Amino acid sequence: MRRVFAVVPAHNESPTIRDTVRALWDFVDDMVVVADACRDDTAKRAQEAGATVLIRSGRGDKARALALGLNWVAAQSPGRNDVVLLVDGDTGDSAREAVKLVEAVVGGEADMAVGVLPPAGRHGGFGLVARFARWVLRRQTGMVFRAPLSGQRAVRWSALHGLSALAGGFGVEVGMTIDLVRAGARVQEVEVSMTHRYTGRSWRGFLHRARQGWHVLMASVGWRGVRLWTDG
Ligand SMILES: Nc1nc2c(ncn2[C@@H]2O[C@H](COP(=O)(O)OP(=O)(O)OP(=O)(O)O)[C@@H](O)[C@H]2O)c(=O)[nH]1
Ligand SMILES: [Mg+2]
Repeated sequence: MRRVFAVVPAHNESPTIRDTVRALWDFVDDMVVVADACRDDTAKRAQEAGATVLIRSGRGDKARALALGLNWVAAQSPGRNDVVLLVDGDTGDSAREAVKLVEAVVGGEADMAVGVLPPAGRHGGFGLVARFARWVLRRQTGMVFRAPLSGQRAVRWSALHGLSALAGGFGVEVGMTIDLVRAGARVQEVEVSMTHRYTGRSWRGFLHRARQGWHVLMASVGWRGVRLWTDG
């Protein structure tokens, strides 16, 4: 029987993590929340909602959190056609929409389905990093992506397991798309009406996107700083 494993990175997502986990239980078989260096009760809430919780001792980054979660999936001995669902911890109840991503992979149309969220509008930034990431992906894969930075994605285990490393930090999604397309995986974008906590046009938001832009640049020149299946 085909299984679906969710991997949820969550750093200080106490207000939303419980809803995220609950929404995902409707259609996933098992789930891990990776919560590192949280200053709130994210881990406790995720555990109460029934998820396995992994806690790194120090502050890592998003890619390291995903690597740790993927190692946990590998330890569950997934089959080739099992599906790994990556969903951000701050999506809350809207995480239930991610079932559409799983369906696209289970249906056989795609090896990776990437969620296209509704436009953030004034809640988001100016879209510069997304534009840059789109340009990088077009140059490196020949494909045009609407949501190059989306962290909401379902991936067939056989395709995912072929990767040996991830791009670091917030370059992880762009790096993964490049590597999977190059390996021959079929990638499809699917509209999902999900939301998340936007950092928006605050200083924190600009700082976040500056870091994200740097990580995307590093991913575009081939930086794959986080090894898979060994560390995390
Ligand atoms: N475990 C873990 N999770 C992280 C880390 N950094 C980010 N995350 C999680 O990864 C997901 C995406 O990170 P966000 O900071 O929301 O990034 P984003 O959605 O691109 O940013 P905005 O759209 O500008 O808000 C969230 O669920 C975060 O909690 C980290 O260092 N460790
Ligand atoms: Mg977010």
